[in-house]
Amino acid sequence: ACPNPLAVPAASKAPFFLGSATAAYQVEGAAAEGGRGPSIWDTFSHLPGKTHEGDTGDRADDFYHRWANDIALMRSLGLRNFRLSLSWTRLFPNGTVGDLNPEGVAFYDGLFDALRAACIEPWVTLYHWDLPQALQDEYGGWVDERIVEDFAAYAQAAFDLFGDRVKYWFTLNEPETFCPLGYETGTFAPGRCSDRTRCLEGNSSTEPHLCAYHAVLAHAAAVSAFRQGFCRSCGQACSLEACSLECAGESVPGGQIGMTNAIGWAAPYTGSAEDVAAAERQQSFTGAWFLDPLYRGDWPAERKAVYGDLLPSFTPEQRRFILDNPQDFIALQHYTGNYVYQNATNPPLLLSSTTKSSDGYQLPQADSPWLFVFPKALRSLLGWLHRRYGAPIIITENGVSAPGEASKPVLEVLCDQFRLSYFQQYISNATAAKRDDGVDLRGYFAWSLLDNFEWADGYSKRFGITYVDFDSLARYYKASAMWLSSWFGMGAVTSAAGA
Ligand code: PNW
Repeated sequence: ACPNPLAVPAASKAPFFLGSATAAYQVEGAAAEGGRGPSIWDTFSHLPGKTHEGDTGDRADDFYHRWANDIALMRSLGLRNFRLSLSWTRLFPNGTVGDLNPEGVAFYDGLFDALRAACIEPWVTLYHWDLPQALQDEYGGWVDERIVEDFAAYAQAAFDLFGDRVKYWFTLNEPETFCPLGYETGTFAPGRCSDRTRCLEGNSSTEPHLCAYHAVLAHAAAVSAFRQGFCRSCGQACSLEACSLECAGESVPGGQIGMTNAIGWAAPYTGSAEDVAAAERQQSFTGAWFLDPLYRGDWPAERKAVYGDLLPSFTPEQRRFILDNPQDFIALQHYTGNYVYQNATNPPLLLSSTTKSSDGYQLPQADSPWLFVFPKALRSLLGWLHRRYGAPIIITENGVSAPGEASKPVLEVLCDQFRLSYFQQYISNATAAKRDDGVDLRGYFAWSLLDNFEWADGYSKRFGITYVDFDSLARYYKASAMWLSSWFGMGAVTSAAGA
């Protein structure tokens, strides 16, 4: 029998979940197999010039056929928690729940059964950016209110299909990434922006905001469906502590659910009051974008000040619905930070950022242009989230692309000192936040288990703790995986010791 982390007596400290993560379109491949329907990322990646060298997720890591091997890999690393996403169009090829694909169900059934048999807890993201193309074609996807109902129906179906084996769920992965990149800059699927010469035409001034608005409502609708389906037997509102613990052993297991949010850290460029205020404004503008609606029922003031009437406002009924369906934890995806100061031209919200501190320290750059190594930022961010929302936090992604990995010989890539050192520094800041700052940190997932399809960057950026040879599809441990593996196993020790 597997040790059940939920069976920890209420009096002892909560377990700490350690694991690693992937997402369906980035690893599964088998895009046209098993009855899977097309998603917006299939369409987008096949358009000329949208991804690095025209890379697509057609084959990716071929996880669809190699998952048994990958479970063995996870076992060998002592991994106890694995975050993955469902491919919506593998289950429902045209996006609507009337049309269930039995082969898709069989695939995830086999996977979840095998994970449970291996004592690896699945943490499942419902939506990691692969919207059914049919819903994009029919009404424009996230810009239309119909997505709220379609997403909730899909979520409900997934809870019904897999809720007996999956306790931990995520609704949407990083709307703060997929809305602006998909509907404003056009660099991610569905590739909409206002500049016809660069993108599929869209109205960039309203579409990203409509996307964000519907993302909040869709999340709340999915949480509502989740509460009705789960925890039936305990007859009480779910919370991270109460429901799961009390429902353990009942026929309907308690579950937990939340949205994942990508949140960086804005550090003041100097200690001046002006820069400190500028950094705080920037932090709320980006970091509270979705968490303020979820925990407080409205967009952060800093966004309203910038966008005014462009921001759709929540009706009183919507606000109540959102607040009546709270999530169980903040699922934080954190990679980077920067320094912020007030722009010289000085309208109060116009800020500038830099990666060099006022005393000249340059943050080391990863392989991805947006990613700078700023480990202390994680500790600051965790404290900020804790003070602002007071909610439990799980770090559901943290990781790095190491410079030059795309072109180095494999043996050098395996010796990934840059990534290993990144993890060591970030993890030590996370544990300091938990131990010394009173942050209610419940878990940590390294991104990613495998090198994979890094969206518009295709296979040119490697975030894996495991190297994937994209010709042979063989997997090899990187040094960072070996180091993390000694820590992954400690999840058990930590909870047993109540530390
Ligand atoms: C996340 N940024 O995306 C995604 O959830 C993963 O699928 C992805 O592979 C991973 O991070 C690495 O990129 C992000 O620009 C994309 O700050 C961009 C940013 C952050 C996260």
